[in-house]
Amino acid sequence: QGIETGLGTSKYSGQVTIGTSAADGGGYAMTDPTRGGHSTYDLNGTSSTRTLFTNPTDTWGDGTVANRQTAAVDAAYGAQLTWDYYQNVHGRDGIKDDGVGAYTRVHYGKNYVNAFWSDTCFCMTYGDGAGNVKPLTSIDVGGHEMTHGITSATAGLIYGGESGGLNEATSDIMASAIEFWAGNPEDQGDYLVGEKIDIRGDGTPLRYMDKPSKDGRSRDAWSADLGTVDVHYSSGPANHWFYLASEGSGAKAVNGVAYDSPTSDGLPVTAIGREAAARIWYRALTTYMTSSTDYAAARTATLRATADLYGQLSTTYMNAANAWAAVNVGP
Ligand code: ASN
Ligand code: ZN
Repeated sequence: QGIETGLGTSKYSGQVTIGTSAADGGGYAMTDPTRGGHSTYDLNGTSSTRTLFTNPTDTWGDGTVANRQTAAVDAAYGAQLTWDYYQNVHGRDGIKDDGVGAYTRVHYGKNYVNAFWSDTCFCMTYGDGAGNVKPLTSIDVGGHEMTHGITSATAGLIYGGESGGLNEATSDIMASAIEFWAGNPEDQGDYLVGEKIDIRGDGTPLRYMDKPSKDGRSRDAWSADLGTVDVHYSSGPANHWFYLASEGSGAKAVNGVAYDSPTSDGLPVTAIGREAAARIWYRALTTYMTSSTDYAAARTATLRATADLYGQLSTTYMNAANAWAAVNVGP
């Protein structure tokens, strides 16, 4: 099977190139030998009967949901960006750092409004949405789901209580970092999760990292009952830490999106930049966090990572610590 580069027309990210391969008997397959053999499959409305996407030419999708390949283009592109981001920025070769690709399944079930990672199949799965809710195949959702695989292969954060919130936040944080790193003009980086999907039907995103409580459910800061909150909302304080560390407190706009990030201690936070914040989080996840890490331990883990990367006497260290204080996680 020869290495090829296909041209895809996605729904969310315009025209993109995707890694494909030439099949022996002619035609092309959505299998990417340059990224661990990652393949994209069509579930065709089922929950398990999969068919590899193949095509007579190496041109895929047309940007509409009527074309079954379009969701595959978006999902394959998101998986490809996530692979490339971890390899280029963090030196990680795939989910287990062993060069082996996962795989992706699209068109799961009927009217399915979710996407998920499974350790069992070592794969990502995407629903088509329902009504006005669009397919869940955007870059940030893909980065979020694939990062669940990396969390599972590294810290192994248990999916409940405070560690579950940190597991969810890890997926949101890296998804945002991937979206910014990709720099796709049709889907620019932001501190929102799922803004392309319209999952609520009112144009608002699923989550906001600058002020997580804007979604009506997520917490902005740590409190003693945080471990009783659903993991998609107890992620709030860590998402908020990432925003504050990346951009600093107060009002600003990034790529045309307005943010305003108050701090729980009322003290300002000075930015360390999103590249530094993402490097710190990744090192903490892969070096210091364990399955039972809670918010206090996440603070310690990230500050150790900051000391390793930037020095304990650096302004980066001081500002990263101030961002934790701003979400009510102290020493
Ligand atoms: N899309 C959801 C998530 O990744 C699925 C779940 O609830 N685990 O968080
Ligand atoms: Zn998740």
